[in-house]
Amino acid sequence: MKGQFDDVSDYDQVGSDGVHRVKIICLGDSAVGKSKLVERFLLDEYKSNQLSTYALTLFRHKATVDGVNVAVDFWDTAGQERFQKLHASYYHQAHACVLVFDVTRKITYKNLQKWYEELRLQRPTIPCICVANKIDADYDVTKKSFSFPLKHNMPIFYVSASDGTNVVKLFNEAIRAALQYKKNPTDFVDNILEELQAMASDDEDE
Ligand SMILES: Nc1nc2c(ncn2[C@@H]2O[C@H](COP(=O)(O)OP(=O)(O)OP(=O)(O)O)[C@@H](O)[C@H]2O)c(=O)[nH]1
Ligand SMILES: [Mg+2]
Repeated sequence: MKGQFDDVSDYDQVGSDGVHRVKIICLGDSAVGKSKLVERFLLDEYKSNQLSTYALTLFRHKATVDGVNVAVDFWDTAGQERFQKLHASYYHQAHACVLVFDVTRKITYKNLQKWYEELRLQRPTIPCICVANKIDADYDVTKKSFSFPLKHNMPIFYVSASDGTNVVKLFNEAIRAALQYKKNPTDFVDNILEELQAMASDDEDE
């Protein structure tokens, strides 16, 4: 990825300013509301009937978690890309994933399995949060328990990008989980990167 994304390649480092940078990716079928959710969280804005995402969109956000400054990048791409695999760089160094389905369209729930399998091929252990969006269409859906998140031991949030229900809660939890993962990565590759970094900083100290 070139051009405007040139500066996104150092997620595994802590900036010289002490700010932790985390990357959170959004996955799910087209039109489940991935972009609207991020927009609602960041801009507190929701316009209906906008175009679907045609390329990668990067949303930046500054947060503070337990006194730690965090710079968050939300990566958002078009859900229709499930038919062509997403480029590996979309997953590269991601610290958490928000996996969205639309409670009004059952197929989007069924497809969670495919998204999840692809995610796990690329990022075997990052935290993943399941999101049931569009609950404004039928609030009774919040009484339902879904087997997919239970089976994979992931939290589920019942949200609405349209009226804002639980959107802040969802993303705050995603940021917290991403930061926790970054501090204690359990992926093999991440561990090696951490060790290399520790060795490099030891060298600098000498
Ligand atoms: N009723 C309702 N509609 C929603 C909600 N969230 C999104 N929508 C509508 O669903 C449509 C798709 O939303 P997007 O955010 O563009 O979906 P997306 O997942 O980003 O889609 P792609 O970019 O194509 O992958 C839009 O027309 C939104 O207005 C919601 O919480 N409730
Ligand atoms: Mg979109």
